[in-house]
Amino acid sequence: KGQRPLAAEQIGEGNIPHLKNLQSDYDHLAEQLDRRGVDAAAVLKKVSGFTVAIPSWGTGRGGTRFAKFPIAGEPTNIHEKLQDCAVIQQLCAITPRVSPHFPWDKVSDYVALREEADDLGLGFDAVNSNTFQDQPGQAHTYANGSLSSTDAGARALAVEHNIECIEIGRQIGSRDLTVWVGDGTNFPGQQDLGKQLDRYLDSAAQIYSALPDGWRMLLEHKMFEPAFYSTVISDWGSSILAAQELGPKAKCLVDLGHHAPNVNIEQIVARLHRFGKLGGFHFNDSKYGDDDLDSGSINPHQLFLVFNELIEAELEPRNGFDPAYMIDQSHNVTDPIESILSSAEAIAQCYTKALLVDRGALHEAQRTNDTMMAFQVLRRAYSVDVGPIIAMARVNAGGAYDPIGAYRQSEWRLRKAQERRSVGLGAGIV
Ligand code: AOS
Ligand code: ZN
Ligand code: ZN
Ligand code: ZN
Repeated sequence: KGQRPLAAEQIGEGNIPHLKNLQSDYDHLAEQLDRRGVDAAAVLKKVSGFTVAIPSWGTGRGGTRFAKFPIAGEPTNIHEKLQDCAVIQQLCAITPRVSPHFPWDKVSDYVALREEADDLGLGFDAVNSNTFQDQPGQAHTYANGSLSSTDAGARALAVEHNIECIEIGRQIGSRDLTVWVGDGTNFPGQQDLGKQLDRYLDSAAQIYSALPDGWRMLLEHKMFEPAFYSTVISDWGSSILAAQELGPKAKCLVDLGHHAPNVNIEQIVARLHRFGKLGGFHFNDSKYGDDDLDSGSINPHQLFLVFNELIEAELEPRNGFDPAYMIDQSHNVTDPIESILSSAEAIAQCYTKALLVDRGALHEAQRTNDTMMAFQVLRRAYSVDVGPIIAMARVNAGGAYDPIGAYRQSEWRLRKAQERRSVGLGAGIV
């Protein structure tokens, strides 16, 4: 059922020349793992069930506040974004859900949008609200904040918009609302730091009370930008305090780029889980700040250590373990489809490596304070090339052996460049 953008037969045919080598690489790896007491088939099964959501905004070229350099054929609306997401899913088979952003992805009929996605083999993930920019004709400005604004009218508007996002989410089959606000200050003294948080909590509670059963509100913290002196929900501490005050449906979302340099993110993950507040992730990588670089392109080892904590958390679910995994990147210099394919693979690799950790040996080394052995257990897992397992899972699911190669061969972007409206030059140029 449904019309897929790429011809499935073409993907299958493209795989044929690689199947023999893939099987032999997989068998060889399985034999090596077997010697270590790891069952490759069990790992393959877990990897086959792993998924990560695509942000609708990540399918277009991102930019900086200086410029954006669009490419010909990039999507211009949610319908075209869904098409590109379907291409990604066809090729890599681990990205079956899309996370939409409103009002960027606004349409008149959400029931129809859900069907459209379903026909493409896609579902929807968390809905994202946007109160960090004003929309044309907006009655109250967010220039002085949204949920925490001193203007009651702006706060009411921001609350109302979030509740509308929940309503849209209900229609498209989401069950999470992700709330990131840029609210904060740019000068010392600009606002009362305590009262600003009071206003945020009061507004957030109004949104929280509109959550349907089975829904979660994911609070995304970020240290700075656009507020460069203070941000209302600046760190995991502020985030967990807010989530605890709001109630059990409120959880914390960790965007890997939203921390001070060198902060131990894997420890934050373990802490949030310890208190039942780990809600989800925005995967990306960072060199200096909220750079939104491709996942695993700078520090894949950190990503591995994060997944190592997630496997530990899964083994000890405490009061539930069900984090939402999503990519949040800005693709400024690459074709967004290629970046997402490459990033989804990097994320799956770190997950797979974390599955290979000999938990028994790790826990025993921890118990006996054998520091070097504990570290070696992690290192042994991290240094395995898990490519054959991931490729096997992908090919078994109908994806491409070589996703980026198959994408280039499909000439998808070239064809879309002829059909799609040109997005024109970036705002910074004119
Ligand atoms: C902003 O820095 C955050 O990462 C948010 O997740 C944001 O909503 C998203 O990047 C879309 O702009
Ligand atoms: Zn984010
Ligand atoms: Zn961000
Ligand atoms: Zn970011």
